[in-house]
Amino acid sequence: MAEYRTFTTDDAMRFADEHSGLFGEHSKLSCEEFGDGNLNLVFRVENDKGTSLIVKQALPYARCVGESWPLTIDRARIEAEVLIKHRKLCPEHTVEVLHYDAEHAAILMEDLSDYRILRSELIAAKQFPHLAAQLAAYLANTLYYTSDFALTGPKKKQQVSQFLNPELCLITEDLFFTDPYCNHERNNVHSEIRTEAQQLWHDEVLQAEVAQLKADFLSKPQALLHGDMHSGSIFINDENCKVIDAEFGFYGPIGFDVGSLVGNLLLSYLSHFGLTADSSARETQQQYLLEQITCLWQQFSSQFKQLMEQECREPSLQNSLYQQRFMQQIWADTLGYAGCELIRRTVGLAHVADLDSISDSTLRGQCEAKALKLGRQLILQRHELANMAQLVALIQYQQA
Ligand code: SR1
Ligand code: MG
Repeated sequence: MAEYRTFTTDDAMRFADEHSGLFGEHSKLSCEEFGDGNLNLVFRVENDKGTSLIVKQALPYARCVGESWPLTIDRARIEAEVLIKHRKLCPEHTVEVLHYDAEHAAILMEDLSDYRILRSELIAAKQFPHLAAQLAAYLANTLYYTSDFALTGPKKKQQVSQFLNPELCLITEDLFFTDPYCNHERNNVHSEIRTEAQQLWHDEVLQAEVAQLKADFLSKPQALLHGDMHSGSIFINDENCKVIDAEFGFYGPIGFDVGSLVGNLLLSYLSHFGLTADSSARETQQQYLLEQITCLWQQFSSQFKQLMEQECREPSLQNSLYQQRFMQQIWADTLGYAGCELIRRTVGLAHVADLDSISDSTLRGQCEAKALKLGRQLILQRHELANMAQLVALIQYQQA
């Protein structure tokens, strides 16, 4: 059995050639490593006819920090298995895995070469009318069909154990819920918002609510989550979007996936105060983002409700009052986790380009302060905000 080694471009070409029927014996291959994510190597392998595939290999450490942060390569198995499962449930919007090799922690997958990364597109103020509807379908299908509403007790428990993912969950537990609320050495706080960050470290009321959200993250295995639903995990073009990068997948609270995505759309919304100087262009883009957030929740919740009403086979979970309460809880969790995402992407280790690419540091600081303020409000008011209209009003209030 071949032992793990870090792939060179030659290794990646051989791997792609061996495990795909696409390239053929005599094809001339070329390869580049172009990964710029936090954890892995990513190679594009192309033949002389222009056909390309992606080879993604997990390194035994976190790429963004280096060998001082060891990390299990079993995350490649989690990623491949989550993507395969999610693709069965939502083939249109999940990237296709062609082969997974456990020894080398490597995945061969389709190259979405005619797609672009959503985050970069939103930074460039691009608009995709289908974005929310397609991601709502992805979330409703993947989350419903891996939940207790769809699976028998034994099947669900087997899946919970298949996707335990303790090391990557620990990263989220630390970076999402712990570091931003204390003076942690991993934090990355720009000098313009030092005061606002310090307030987080002494805000016991906020910390109590974040503790609740973290406790739920640790102990509410509602569905098989993607686990890292930010706008860098989504590829998009004018017709379609596809979700990639599921290595943080595990059984957790449904609102974590929905909230992470809402949080990233809000980060984009707030960043345009600093990115787009022309006020009319800025308002147009921000209006678009609000419409997408509204549509995302409306379509996700209506599809999830319909699935509960029409497909649930478990007699006690068919109770309509229970189902209503369940959706209410997902709504509150969504707001809470969106708020945590706003805060951790502003002061934590892993920032987002939306805010970091604002060139004027005073303007960037103002946008970051808005992200911290809105994040705090979402966490604290998640049980009081009754509907989307109230959420939109709160977001629009950030302009004042
Ligand atoms: C060390 S990993 C930092 C972040 O990158 C991933 O995409 C996750 O969002 C994680 O929190
Ligand atoms: Mg990722």
